[in-house]
Amino acid sequence: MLLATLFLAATSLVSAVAIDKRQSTTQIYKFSSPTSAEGIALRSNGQILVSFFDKGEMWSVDPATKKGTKVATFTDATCSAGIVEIAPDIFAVVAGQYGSGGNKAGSWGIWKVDFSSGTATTSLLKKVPESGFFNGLTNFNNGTILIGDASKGAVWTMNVNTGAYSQLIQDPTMVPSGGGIPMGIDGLRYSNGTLWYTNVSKNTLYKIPVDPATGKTTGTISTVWSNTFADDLCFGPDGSAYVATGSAGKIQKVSPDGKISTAASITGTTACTFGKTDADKSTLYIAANNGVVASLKV
Ligand SMILES: *[C@@H]1O[C@H](CO)[C@@H](O)[C@H](O)[C@H]1NC(C)=O
Ligand SMILES: *[C@@H]1O[C@H](CO)[C@@H](O)[C@H](O)[C@H]1NC(C)=O
Ligand SMILES: CC(=O)N[C@H]1CO[C@H](CO)[C@@H](O)[C@@H]1O
Repeated sequence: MLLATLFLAATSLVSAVAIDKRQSTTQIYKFSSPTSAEGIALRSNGQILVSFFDKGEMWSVDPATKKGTKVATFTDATCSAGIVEIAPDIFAVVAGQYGSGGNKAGSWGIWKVDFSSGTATTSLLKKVPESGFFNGLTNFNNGTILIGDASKGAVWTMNVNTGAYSQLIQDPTMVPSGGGIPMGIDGLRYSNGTLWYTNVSKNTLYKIPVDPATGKTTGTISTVWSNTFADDLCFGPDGSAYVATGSAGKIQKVSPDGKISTAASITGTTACTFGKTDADKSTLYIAANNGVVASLKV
């Protein structure tokens, strides 16, 4: 998230709740151009994939050599966002046009970056002419992903094999509030019959029960918090949710029992994910809008 006005609005609302075991993060890499790291995913070989709010590209960072390499360019896209692994070493990525002219509705789609043959092969899965402003991405089931549409206040579903898509959920909690960048729902993650999502213009984190087969909502929305800027999130090995809080300057943890605490202090975070190997499955990898990629042992 780039917009300064949003950061200011968020900062003023930040509450100084949980003060407990804050650990320090370790910087792995810092991008300078592109800069605004927006999505992050780990490959099973330990390489870190990063997308950018200010560029339609994906880069890979090697945590051992501390080198960054461009691995994908998304044609006609100026912005990239959510990344998820949809099959072994095959990733889906949100990309579209957001730039100096603002958001271009209808420009958004899902690309595939396939490393399974050894080198990265990039292809367009599907562009969605009815898209508003795609950002968040999560695996759902049976080769299906869910996409957050930040301007329409909606969740789309897409089949990763056929590209068939449809709008699944639309709700007032997902709509942008007035002013600034038109973004409502930002991060979203599905697990165990529950869809978690943030509203980046409302400082809110929500969860809602959904049918594991159809994705249709099966219950009422609960508000996890409504006082802290919230961008993207991920789940930890123990089922806790970890939430990147941008200008609020921390990673917030929501334990399975609902307790909220601060896992780390780090500025400008946009997204996080856990490692995939035995060595790093308890390591949280974090992306930030100042280009920083960092890690935290949890
Ligand atoms: C996955 O697809 C199979 C075959 O279409 C179906 O029987 C099954 O219920 C689906 N699973 C889920 C979790 O939707
Ligand atoms: C989902 O359920 C599994 C199995 O019970 C559990 O290990 C995992 O922590 C749960 N994840 C979340 C995010 O609740
Ligand atoms: C903090 C905040 O703005 N919360 C709002 C989130 O969205 C719902 C639905 O629009 C509002 O009712 C809340 O006031």
